[in-house]
Amino acid sequence: MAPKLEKWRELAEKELKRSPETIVWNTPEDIKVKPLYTAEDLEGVSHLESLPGMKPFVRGPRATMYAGRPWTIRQYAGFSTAEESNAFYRKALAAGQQGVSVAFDLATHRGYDSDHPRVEGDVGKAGVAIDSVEDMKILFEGIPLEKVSVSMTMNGAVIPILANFIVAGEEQGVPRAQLSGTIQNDILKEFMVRNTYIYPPEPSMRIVADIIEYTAREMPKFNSISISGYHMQEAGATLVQELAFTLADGREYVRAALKKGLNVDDFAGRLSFFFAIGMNFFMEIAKLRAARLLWARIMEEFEPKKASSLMLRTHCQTSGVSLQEQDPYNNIVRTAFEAMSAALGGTQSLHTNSFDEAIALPTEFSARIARNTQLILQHETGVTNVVDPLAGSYYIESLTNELAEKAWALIEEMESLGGMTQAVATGLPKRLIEEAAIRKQASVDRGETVIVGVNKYRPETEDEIEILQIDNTAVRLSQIARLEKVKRQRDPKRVEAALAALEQVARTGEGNILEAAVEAARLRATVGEISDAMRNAFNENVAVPVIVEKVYGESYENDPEYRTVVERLQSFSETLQEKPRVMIAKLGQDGHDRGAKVIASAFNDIGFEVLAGPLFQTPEEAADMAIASKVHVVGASSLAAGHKTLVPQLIQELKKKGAENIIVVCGGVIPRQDYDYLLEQGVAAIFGPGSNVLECARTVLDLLEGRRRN
Ligand code: 3CP
Repeated sequence: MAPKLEKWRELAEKELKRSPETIVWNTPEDIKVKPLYTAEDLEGVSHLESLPGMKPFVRGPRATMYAGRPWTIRQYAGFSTAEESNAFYRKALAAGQQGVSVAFDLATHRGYDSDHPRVEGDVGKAGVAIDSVEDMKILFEGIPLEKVSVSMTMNGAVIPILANFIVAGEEQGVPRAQLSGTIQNDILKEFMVRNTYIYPPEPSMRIVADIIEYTAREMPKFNSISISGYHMQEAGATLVQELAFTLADGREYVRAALKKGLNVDDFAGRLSFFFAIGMNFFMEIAKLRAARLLWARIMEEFEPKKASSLMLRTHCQTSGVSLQEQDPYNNIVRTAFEAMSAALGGTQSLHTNSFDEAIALPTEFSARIARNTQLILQHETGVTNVVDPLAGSYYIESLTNELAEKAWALIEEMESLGGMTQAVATGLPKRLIEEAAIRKQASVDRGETVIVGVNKYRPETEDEIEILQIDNTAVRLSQIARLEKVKRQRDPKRVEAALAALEQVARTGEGNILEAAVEAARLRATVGEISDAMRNAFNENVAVPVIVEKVYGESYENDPEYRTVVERLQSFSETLQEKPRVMIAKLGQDGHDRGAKVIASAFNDIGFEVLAGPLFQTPEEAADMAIASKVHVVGASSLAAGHKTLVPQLIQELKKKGAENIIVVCGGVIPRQDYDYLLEQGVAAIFGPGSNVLECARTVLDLLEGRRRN
């Protein structure tokens, strides 16, 4: 150690009255963050001399970055009908937003038209309902698609949605070659965390490759994919996992495209990425820098000729899970820090969350604050004037290097399993993420990770905030009316032939699926019909939920409070002469299962017998399963705003089948405004965001004991 550093150590020890090693912060990534970084930490780090706009692009993909052009303010939005979402986009663009980003409802994500019986609770919630080109045209009315770039978050029903967009553009007078934007089209992470898949992995990968092929040929300004780590972090992944799995997914997509016979330089420049930016301020900055560094390294393997083929460009979104229901205005502050972190990391495009998103869809007011957070950053803070301003910081450079090394090791581990498609099939990445999520939850529940206003400094009274409610039934009826009209006005024979041709392309592997779907969409085949033609060829993906064991319990080892609950449950089980059975149900098309998985694992460790219901159940299917498995409690987890329709239906189904003795509780993103309604409908307890899992277990035990006494 250099003499000066020795001196610092002495001073530090004097100040602390203990060794500085005792204040090293061990992050969830297992990175040991020290109180001081110096030049010594950068010895042997090889990327330090690089410059922006040049490989390995660690300092940014463009030479001038925001000094030349600031990042795109691209707010993700969409709800209700195409008309309402269109009005929202136009207002937002007039108020300073720079690109459009469409949120589709879950019915659309999963390839169902709005009149399908499985999607009654999902139409127009959490996104806009799109059934055909007619809806798509309304969505972009008055928005010049030759100028405004459009991002579409779509993975499952990616073929019909992109086909509809292409045709809507054409009919607006914009040829597809001029359309700019991005389609998410990242199916591997759907199998890991987000769950809006439709088809099994293999045909799903073919769809991705066909889209890359088609856009490379026909749509030079369009980003064919947005390879996403965002949802991994939302599901609980550490930043190393997010980084590694995302880049490993990217590598897999490149291979899939090469297998189609494409030349790497014809498509690599239009691959894009998407990361979450959470509250670990410096680590997030380092993550984006490390991502660019590693992507360049991965792409070198494919020997591209163009430098732009090595360049990682990314969208970022501030973290949804970092938002809290309690003391919600704190979320504005969280989002602002996260946005600053994304900017310092060098993102190309950014969504800042609205402060009420932990509770409901954003209102016009909360959406304005979110957008203004970025406008203030761009126009008032000076952050755009200098490229990669933190380069050279001992801490940032050291973190960049350490994250890159750790992520690389994990990428190589995935590689040793045969690449990411194979790795995903083994379930390993999903399990690692779930374990990290459970550890994180335990750390919050125990107060080791502080969340202001939630597990510390909680205000005595809660502010009630205004929320946006969607009249789901009205949206559904208006969608159904338009669907009927579309079907009346089209030529059924030609539609049938186009769908048959599409199915044939899907089945035989000859031809391009997107190309065939564009023909069908032009003739007004619907999203559901196009998806069904492919379902006929590919079948559906069915996933069996697995409960991670022991991680939650281990985090609580020797904790007296935890022991008390466990013992109370044990003695209750003895009276019952069996363990109480709890089924965790996911109703409707809502695939957000982090909460459900964490609860299932924690309850299992505490001593309940837990049954994890499959995704996408109808209330009737969930009731049948609960009855057949003789459960005592059903916990419905809802994160996509379907709870007011689906949970009462579940209670009705249970009653209808004579099982009203089964206790129904629910949890997830449920606004307080809905509590009374749900309680009136027979829900026994509601656990909103920020709930302490141990407390949830206590409440469920109270309910069970109460029920037994009565
Ligand atoms: C950029 N440009 C510049 C400069 N910087 N030109 C000169 N000097 C500069 N300094 C050019 C670029 O080369 C580009 O032109 C144009 O300006 C636009 O810049 P960009 O950086 O490409 O920005 P953008 O068009 O916004 O594209 C950003 C990426 C894109 C590439 C990341 O993929 C994107 O917009 N992604 C958004 C994804 C998204 O919104 N996802 C929503 C997920 P050329 O194109 O001509 O080169 S929401 C999910 C929420 C959770 C859920 O899933 O449920």
